[in-house]
Amino acid sequence: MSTVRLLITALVLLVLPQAAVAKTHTFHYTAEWVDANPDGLHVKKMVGFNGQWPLPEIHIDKGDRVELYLTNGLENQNTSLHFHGLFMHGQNYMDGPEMVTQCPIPPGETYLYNFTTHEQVGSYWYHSHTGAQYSDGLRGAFIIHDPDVPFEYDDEKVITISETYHRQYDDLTREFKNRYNPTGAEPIPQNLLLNDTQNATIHFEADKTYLLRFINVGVFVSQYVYLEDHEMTIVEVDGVYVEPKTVEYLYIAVAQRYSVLVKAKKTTDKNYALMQKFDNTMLDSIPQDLKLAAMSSIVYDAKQAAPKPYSFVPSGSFNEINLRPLNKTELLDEPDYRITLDVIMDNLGDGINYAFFNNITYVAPKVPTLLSVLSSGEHATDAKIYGSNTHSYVLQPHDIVEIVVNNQDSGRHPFHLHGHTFQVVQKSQAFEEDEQEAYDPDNHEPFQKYPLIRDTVILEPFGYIVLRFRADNPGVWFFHCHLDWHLEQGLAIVLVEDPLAIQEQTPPDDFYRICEACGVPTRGNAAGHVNDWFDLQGEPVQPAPLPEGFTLKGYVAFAISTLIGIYGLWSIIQYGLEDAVQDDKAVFDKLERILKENDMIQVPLLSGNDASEEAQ
Ligand SMILES: *[C@@H]1O[C@H](CO)[C@@H](O)[C@H](O)[C@H]1NC(C)=O
Ligand SMILES: *[C@@H]1O[C@H](CO)[C@@H](O)[C@H](O)[C@H]1NC(C)=O
Ligand SMILES: *[C@@H]1O[C@H](CO)[C@@H](O)[C@H](O)[C@H]1NC(C)=O
Ligand SMILES: *[C@@H]1O[C@H](CO)[C@@H](O)[C@H](O)[C@H]1NC(C)=O
Ligand SMILES: *[C@@H]1O[C@H](CO)[C@@H](O)[C@H](O)[C@H]1NC(C)=O
Ligand SMILES: *[C@@H]1O[C@H](CO)[C@@H](O)[C@H](O)[C@H]1NC(C)=O
Ligand SMILES: [Cu+2]
Repeated sequence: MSTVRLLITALVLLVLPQAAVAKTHTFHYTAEWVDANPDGLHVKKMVGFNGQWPLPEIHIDKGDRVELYLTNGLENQNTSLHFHGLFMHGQNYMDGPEMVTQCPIPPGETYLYNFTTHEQVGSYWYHSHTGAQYSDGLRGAFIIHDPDVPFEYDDEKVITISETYHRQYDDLTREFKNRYNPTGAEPIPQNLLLNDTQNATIHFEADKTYLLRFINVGVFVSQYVYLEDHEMTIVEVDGVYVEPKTVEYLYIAVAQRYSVLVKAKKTTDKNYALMQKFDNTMLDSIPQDLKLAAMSSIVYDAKQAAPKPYSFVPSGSFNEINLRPLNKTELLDEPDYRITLDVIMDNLGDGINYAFFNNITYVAPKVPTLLSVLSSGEHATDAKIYGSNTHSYVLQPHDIVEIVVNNQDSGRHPFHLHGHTFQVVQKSQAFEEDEQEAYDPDNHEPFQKYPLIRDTVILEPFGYIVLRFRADNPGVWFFHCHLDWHLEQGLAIVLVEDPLAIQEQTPPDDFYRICEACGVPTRGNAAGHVNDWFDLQGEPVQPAPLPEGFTLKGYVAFAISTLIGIYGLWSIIQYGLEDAVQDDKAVFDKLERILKENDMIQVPLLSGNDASEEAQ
């Protein structure tokens, strides 16, 4: 560098306003069960922090450090915390998903989440990554403020939306992943929440411009959001600024975020409805008493009349694919490495309905994959050591990676990649089963020059998505359906990105301590072996397939006839088998309802023999 340039650099440094000094935010949270009544209809045990639910919004500034001490005070469950959308660059061990990048935090233990957010800004959230535990409330907003935000507003509000279940997640999971639920019908929620409550009030002042940060912190259902007589202009999607786009409504899948600018009215003589509505096409059945929409209020003046709910028929005007990153990041080059995944749902030999990528359903290893990376030296570059059922892929540094997902299932799946945002290079519409086509890299819709970048994208029924990113963040990153019931069914793969570089990251002692506390080995391959890294004997694997010729329909009939048996028994005994049989009756009722509603079976419910014949 010439002296002149050095001088200029020094001058510029002096003249520029000093960058704000990065702060450290310290939180001490104990996760513990608290009684809460989110929808005003049912008191339920929710996971609170320090005795309080809802959980706090976390606000930090760009570049700040977070030190969050999480103590597991749940007594009966493990826990963990994932900061959704954060890259955790150089600190993969802070990412959170249990058995992927860390051991579960067992009851009584404390784990310190200590990380910086580097260059990231925008709307994120945190949630438990233990089972579907966050459906019991272990989630909250995480906002990173940008000193140079590229649009203007007067005030901002974080607005979470979600569904709520009246029952605990472990209870629901037992019933969901059950041979008496052979179609894999997801648990139906009881209600919708906005800002963790019903009938929320959001105050507006005349003439101000608001930034509303919508975050779907639910586990299952996508929601429409619309705002009476106010325009919404999208400016940020999953932490990525986009070219402003005015829309009539939002469609937000679980885990997605949209920030919108809303210009308030000039007068305060009226209040307005903020509506949210389930995408009820995602529900296997719609119980009669389930409300599909709920109203919150935008209140300018509490003395004026309350708004009235209104209904709205979504037109085709909202499509995430029409959004462009504000900084015009160009389409990445053709991929160096392509992973093609086919999604199916099917039953295995235990009768349970699982979700598969290329016929593999994710089963957690004995050693969390990151700990296998850290302990395996040069073997870390061979995907085999991570086991056959973690479905791991090793990525080479700086490769452009393309993930193609073809949906051979009728469900809508919001896919999320940890540690990265990705370009949504293609996103097909929904198809009917018989017209479904897999993505063809040699014959596709035109690519966009500046494709949308985000971290969670919806795969439509029988459709496909094509995602690209550069492997520039060494780490073990989970790629999974964020519909948590589907994650429980195994809809996940693991990307082991640049394993030798991961080995340069040094987790704190805490990281190893919680493993010991919950009896998980800190070294070894997926089967826990350290002597022969390629000996996978004893690794956790998926159940064997259903016997040959055992069709799903046959299995459903078989399950029903078995249930008839149990139900009959139940009616006779009345007392005695208690809980187990009570549960089965609930399952039976639900199954019967679903089958009737879907015309799947013309209620052959009382001829158990015929049914089992069909199953042969
Ligand atoms: C919300 O409003 C509805 C309709 O007015 C009412 O039925 C319900 O009880 C309210 N819920 C709560 C929690 O106040
Ligand atoms: C916590 O995780 C450990 C290790 O996977 C497991 O053995 C234990 O059963 C879990 N505890 C609970 C309460 O689920
Ligand atoms: C958090 O991490 C930083 C950087 O490694 C370290 O300096 C700091 O001491 C850590 N905080 C605690 C409380 O351990
Ligand atoms: C959401 O509720 C919390 C209290 O739980 C409140 O502090 C916050 O202002 C509410 N947010 C909005 C947008 O009304
Ligand atoms: C543009 O935005 C994308 C998405 O946030 C980010 O990955 C990229 O680094 C940005 N590029 C520049 C040059 O700032
Ligand atoms: C999945 O299994 C089916 C049936 O055995 C087979 O036809 C198909 O090729 C497999 N798919 C993949 C991607 O391996
Ligand atoms: Cu899914």
